[in-house]
Amino acid sequence: MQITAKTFGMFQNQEVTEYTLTNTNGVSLSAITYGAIVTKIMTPDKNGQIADITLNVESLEDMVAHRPFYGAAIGRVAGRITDGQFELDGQSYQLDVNEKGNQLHGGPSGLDTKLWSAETKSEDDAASILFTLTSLEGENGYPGNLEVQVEYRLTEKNEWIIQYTAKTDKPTLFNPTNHIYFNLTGDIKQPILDHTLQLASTKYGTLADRNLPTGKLEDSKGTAFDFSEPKRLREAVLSDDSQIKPASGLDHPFVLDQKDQPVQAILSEINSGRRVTMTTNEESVVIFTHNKVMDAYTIKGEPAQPYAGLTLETQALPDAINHPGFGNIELRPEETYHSQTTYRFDTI
Ligand code: G6D
Repeated sequence: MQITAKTFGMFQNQEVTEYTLTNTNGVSLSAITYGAIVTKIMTPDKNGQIADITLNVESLEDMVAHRPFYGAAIGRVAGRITDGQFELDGQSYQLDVNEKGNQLHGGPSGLDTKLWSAETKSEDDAASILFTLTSLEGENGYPGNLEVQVEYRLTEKNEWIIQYTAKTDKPTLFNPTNHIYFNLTGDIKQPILDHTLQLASTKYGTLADRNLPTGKLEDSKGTAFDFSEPKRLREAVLSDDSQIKPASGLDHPFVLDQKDQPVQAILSEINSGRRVTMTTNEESVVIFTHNKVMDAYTIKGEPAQPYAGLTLETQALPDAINHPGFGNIELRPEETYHSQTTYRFDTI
């Protein structure tokens, strides 16, 4: 498979490289060494028309200045940690906070703000980029020196496979994700309200003020959060549900059923015929439907409108360290962290 590389820009006097992996079906994935950010995913529609199905800002300057998280490797801990505080092994920690007194997406200098090193590999049926980063003890307030790797692999079966691995020299927290936004129309001026979503999920996490998890999981059956059967996103995003209105859309974690479920999510769009099938070994997926206009920067010359895209951020449940029953995001020296998520692109 083909791999190309080009200079994307300069960050702190160092070159940022963009790599593009292309298979023989016209599917390609581009990503840069700044934040391991996916800058483009090009796929054909039902008529063979190839377009970018993701949201991203064009310039490195806008990514650095505005940090929209589009397509970025997020960590050490995705989502919010209440007041940036947690306890681990009887010791209390205060993390650096960066949103309304909480820590969001790993803090002010999270993994998406770093320059990763990268190496590429091309095989007959796949091509990959292996990003590597050392997050030093104390960065954003976390204990332990953390060695992180994230591999983006594109296959001839039109799969984007994300594999995170990590090691730490002291007990710490780790709950990474990728903040990709999909818009299968290939036109960011078209909202995702008529995309269809199906989820292998019967429970979702509720949010309180400051978009913080309440720590409660509610049954989704029969509610706006029920995607057990294929449903258009507008039926959820524009509903009067008391959990939807405050966020003006979805910004919630969905607990995923994995046992005997071949896939965890299917997203499709009728006019283009494009479909994304997601499988993951993570316990949940946060779906954010880009609920307001982002006019501090432009995408393809336009401010990104509400509902311009939706994320499928696979991860452990947000703020898990502060909520019993939300899973374990502790990482210890004797362990190796591993997670895998696959997005497969085809047409219906
Ligand atoms: C908003 O609440 C949302 C987050 O979930 C999202 O990740 C971020 O925007 C980009 O803060």
